[in-house]
Amino acid sequence: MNISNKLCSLLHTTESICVLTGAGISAESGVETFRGSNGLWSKLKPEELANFDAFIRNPDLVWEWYNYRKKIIHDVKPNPAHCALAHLQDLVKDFTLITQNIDNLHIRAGSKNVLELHGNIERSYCISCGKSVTHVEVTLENKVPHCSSCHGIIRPDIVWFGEMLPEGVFEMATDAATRCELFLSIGTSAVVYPAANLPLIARKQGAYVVEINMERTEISNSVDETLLGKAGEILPQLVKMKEEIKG
Ligand code: BJW
Ligand code: ZN
Repeated sequence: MNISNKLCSLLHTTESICVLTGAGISAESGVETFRGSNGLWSKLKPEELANFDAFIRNPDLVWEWYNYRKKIIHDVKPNPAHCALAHLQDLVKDFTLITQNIDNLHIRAGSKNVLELHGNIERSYCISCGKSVTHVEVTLENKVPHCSSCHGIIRPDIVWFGEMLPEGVFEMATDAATRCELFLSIGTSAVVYPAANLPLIARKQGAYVVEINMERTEISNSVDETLLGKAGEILPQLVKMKEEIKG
């Protein structure tokens, strides 16, 4: 792995790291990414599945899609990149992990206080009374679950296009990006806002911004350093360096 002297020396000294992850970090676990030639959106149209109007038009179809993905996610495991980040939280005083992923793999790897910008596939809530539901019963006759309190339609707790992010979460993410010394943007195409602003906010506030991705992205020209390669190979090496420094 080829890293700059600047990143090497920052790894030595820094006690403040903020990380943003995207679908690419889970690719090596077997979860499909969204964009790219093999991504979910190359086969399915986001406008038919990932917005509230599409859900109201056809909740059966949307639930079928989420149940399919839930099954895949249940069957996969966190990979060395998730595990490396879970370890990194113990090596610095101020560590924040922000994820756009809904797959719960960071939490399963042992990361704490994860800021989930786009929700979590494990949770759902009633669109009428807002009651949150952790386990939805799916039957063959009735694919769309209903609320046990008011019989309203239950939806996945996922942020669709055109929807606001969960209250307070983006503010906490912005705070962490603003105060960190090192910001890592990992496995995200950085095209979805407002998440894509976080590396730019961090850099504007003086952080050193490093991107880890298989390819260059929308923000590559705006970051300090791009490490091209698999997150599952690069991250364990970076975290090992930090661990050795700590002794
Ligand atoms: C590897 C790897 C390996 C592979 N190692 N790397 C016009 C301009 C600007 C903004 C907008 C606009 N029109 C609309 C908007 C706003 C919109 C938006 O940003 N749209 C853009 C697409 C244009 N944003 C929103 O609507 C957000 N809300 C909002 O703005 O609220 C304010 C508001 C509300 C109302 C009115 C007005 C304003 C909400 C966004 C919600 C996003 N939700 C989704 C889908 C959820 C559905 C589901 O999961 O079922 O979240 S979209 C999808 O993209 C998902 C992801 O979290 C998100 C980001 O994708 P990510 O993680 O970057 O994945 P990929 O696939 O794109 O990239 C993977 C990367 O990994 C690639 O780069 C690979 O190379 C790399 N990789 N293997 C390392 N092993
Ligand atoms: Zn209800």
